[in-house]
This record gives sequence, C-alpha cells and structure tokens, in this order.
Amino acid sequence: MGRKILLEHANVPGIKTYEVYRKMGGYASVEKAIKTMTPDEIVEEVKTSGLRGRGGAGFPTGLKWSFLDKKSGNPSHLVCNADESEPGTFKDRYLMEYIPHLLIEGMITSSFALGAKLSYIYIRGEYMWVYRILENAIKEAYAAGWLGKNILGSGYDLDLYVHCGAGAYICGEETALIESLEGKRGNPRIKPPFPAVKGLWQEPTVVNNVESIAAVPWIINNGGEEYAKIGVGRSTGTKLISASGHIKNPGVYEIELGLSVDEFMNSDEYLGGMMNDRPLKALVPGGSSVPILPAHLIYKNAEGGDRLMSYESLSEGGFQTGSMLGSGGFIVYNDTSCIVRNTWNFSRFYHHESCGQCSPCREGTGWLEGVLHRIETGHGREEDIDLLWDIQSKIEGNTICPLGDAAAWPVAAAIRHFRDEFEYHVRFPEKVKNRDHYVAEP
Ligand code: L3W
Ligand code: SF4
Repeated sequence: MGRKILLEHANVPGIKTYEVYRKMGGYASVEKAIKTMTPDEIVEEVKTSGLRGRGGAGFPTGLKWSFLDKKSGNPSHLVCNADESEPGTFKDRYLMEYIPHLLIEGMITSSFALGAKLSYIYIRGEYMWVYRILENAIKEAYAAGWLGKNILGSGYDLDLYVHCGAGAYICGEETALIESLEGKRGNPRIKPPFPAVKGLWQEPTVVNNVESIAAVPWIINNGGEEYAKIGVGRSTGTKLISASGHIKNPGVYEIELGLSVDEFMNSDEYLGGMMNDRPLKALVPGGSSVPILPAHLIYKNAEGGDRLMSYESLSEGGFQTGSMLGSGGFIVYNDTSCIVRNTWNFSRFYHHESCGQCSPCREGTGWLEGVLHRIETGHGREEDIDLLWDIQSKIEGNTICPLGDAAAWPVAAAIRHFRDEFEYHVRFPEKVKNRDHYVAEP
C-alpha cells in the first residue's frame, strides 16, 4: 500500500466536522507553528520538503514563498487557487469535499508563515456545494479559535474568506484569479511583476493550489526532511491523481511520486487495468493541457527506461516523446477512442475559455477548433493537417498567459503521434461521417 499523507483520514466517519478532525490530530500544525516556530523557519521547512506546486506548473512552493516581498511595507496575502477547472482534474474537489479542515489548517499555518492576515480561497463557481462545506468548516474553525483575533494568544490575527468564481476557466490563472477577486473581469496580467511582488490589491501575494496548501500541515508536523524522503529525486512527497477514461477503477488516488506508470495503471490497488480489457491506445497524464502519449511511450520512455509518475519521468524526451505530470489529470483512452475527435473537443474548450486579450490565442483557438471540426466531421482537406500545425506553432510562446500554450500543445502532440489518424479522416470522409473509424484500423 502506498503511503497516504493527504487522504490518510479521508474515510474516517465524520472527518468533515471539526470535532472528528480535531480528534484525529487536526490543527496540530497550527499549534506547532504558532507556538514554537518563526515564520521564516516554516518557510525553510517547506523549502526543505521539496514540495512543488500541485496546480500544474510544479514550481517549488518554498521558493515561491521566499519571493514574497515582505519588505514592501504592504500587507501580504495568501490566496488558495481552488478554481479547479482543468479537464480531467477533480482531485482538489475531493480534498475540499471530504476533508475541508485539512485545507483550512494548511491555510492558517501557511498564512502565519507568510505574515498574511487576510487570506482567501477562490473556488470555482461550479463547486457551489463544496463552497458551502468550506464555509461551514471555516465557521467551525472561527468558533474554536483557530481563526480571528489573537490566535492561541499569540497576537496573530487571521481572517479567511471563500470567494466563488463565476464559471471561467481562465480565473485559474493566478493573475486572472487576482483580478477576479478584486471584482474585475478575469483577464490575466502581464508578468513580471509576479504576484509575490504585486498581487492582490497590488500587494505581495502568494497563490497556491489546494493540494499544495493541504500538504503543509504534514510537513510542519513531521518535518521537511521526512517529506523529502518520500518520492523520487526532485519529485518529493505524494500526489493526488484524478483518474478517468477507459480504466476499471476511475477515481482520486494518492500516490507516492516515483510509482511506475505500469503499476498505477494495472495494479488492483490503483486503476486495475483497462476497462473490458480492451487495448490501451493513449494517455493524457496531466490534464487536457499536456501532450498526449501514444501507447508505446506510456510505460517506457523513448530510451526504454521505465516511465514513473514524477515530474521528471513523465516529461522525459521533451514534447517529442514525453508529456507532463501537470495537475495529475490522468485520462486513459482505449482503441475505440478517436484522437481527432478528442483533440477537437479540447480545442473547443480552449476557444470557449480564451479571455481574448491576445490575438494569437483569441484567433488561433478559434481556427484550431474550426479546422479540427472540419476534419472530424469528414470535410477536411489534406492541407488542413499542416494548417493545424502552423496555427498551433504561432500560438505557442506568443501569449500573455499559459492558456495559449495549453491550447497549442495537445494539437501538436496529437498530430505528432497520430498523424495517420488525421490523414485517415481526410482520405475516408464517408467512414468518418458514418463513425466507422472509431474501431477501424486507421
Ligand atoms: C516570483 C519569480 N514568482 C515563477 C511563480 C509564478 C507561478 C509559479 C509558476 O505558470 C500558471 C500560473 C497558474 N518570482 C517567479 C515566480 N513564479 N517565477 O511560480 O510559474 P512558472 O512560470 O514556473 O509556470 P507557468 O506554467 O508559466 C503556471 C496557471 O498557470 N494555471 C494554473 C491553474 C491552476 C489551478 C488550480 O490550482 N486550481 O486551476 C492555469 O492557467 O495560475 O499562473 O505562481 O507566479 N521569478
Ligand atoms: Fe487571454 Fe488567451 Fe491571452 Fe491567456 S493567452 S491572456 S487566455 S487571450
């Protein structure tokens, strides 16, 4: 059995309530941090742990915290990014829904480390029932004295608010999230300045994913060094994976980083293998924004080495033969899946969610969706495949925020690994129109 850090108590009856959570040792990290540690010591502990941002980018959390401009004289803030909207990703929801106090505990300990007295959880609008769970848990935490004025008699004050988004994926981008929190349209800002210097209300702000913040209590209770012992190389600790698609056991799993993709996919402890034992065709390991991997590059990298569930291993080979761990949205496809249709589906999403500020993204995502739709519906032309390649290459790296790249990469990877399937669509439009191609050999 893999080690559980975040979900250890997820199945304890009543863990959602303060009473049970506290009985299971909850809020110990707040006591330890406030009573026995200085803020800088907490930051150091998180640095030592090697914890990396769990929202997708994998940026070292302790390093990000150390960038916080504490000398500016302005108040600093911690904002939790709970705007979980990446297609294929639903692990933050699970954490907040089942163990809301873990996130709140992490928010308090982390806010203390950052000197923040006003912190926020920005949750996606579609998670309204989870919003209510969090609101209730926050109320309990205030009543028990973990939030509010003079926490544990230390003189430290903290107020924590949950703010609900209104259904825009782009508000998961940290600067768009900040704009939205300020009451404006969620348009990403140009970086630098990074939020750590000028964030919410132009004041120093750290934006961290739910899962990153939820890992902090364990790190403070057990020490950064203990955390760093779990995992592999620079991929330390555990990671939540949202698994979906053609597998026997879809769901949210906590894995130790470094587990082999083969074991994760095929052992009964995890995904249990392919649904109905059909052949594996492809994998998107880190949410819709990361490159798709064809079957022969899933268990082994291009050099024949084992592929592991880690930031480094999944990206081995770069985008030519690798992908990314991303947010851990693990989407599995069997041989009945149409890669063109899937790519069109993703493109439709990015076109819809583009905020429209930069032309390569605003126009390019529309073109990607349109051309992919043409091919998918049996109206494609031979030159459309090169056209798609050209469009995605003009978006990548030319936009204000990563949504542009996220729209381009899946298209590039699909063409790179499944060009024959695109060609089949163009050459045999009647089969495509009749949907014969789903199980046919391209
Ligand atoms: C201060 C520097 N801070 C980098 C920070 C940066 C960001 C993180 C990763 O970004 C984006 C992000 C998500 N001084 C810094 C610095 N930072 N250099 O570190 O940045 P980077 O540049 O390594 O990666 P990136 O891929 O360009 C990631 C956004 O993607 N995103 C994620 C969504 C996540 C959720 C969720 O957690 N629920 O939805 C989607 O667009 O917000 O902006 O924090 O500031 N020199
Ligand atoms: Fe908006 Fe797209 Fe530009 Fe991001 S890349 S700022 S979503 S137009």
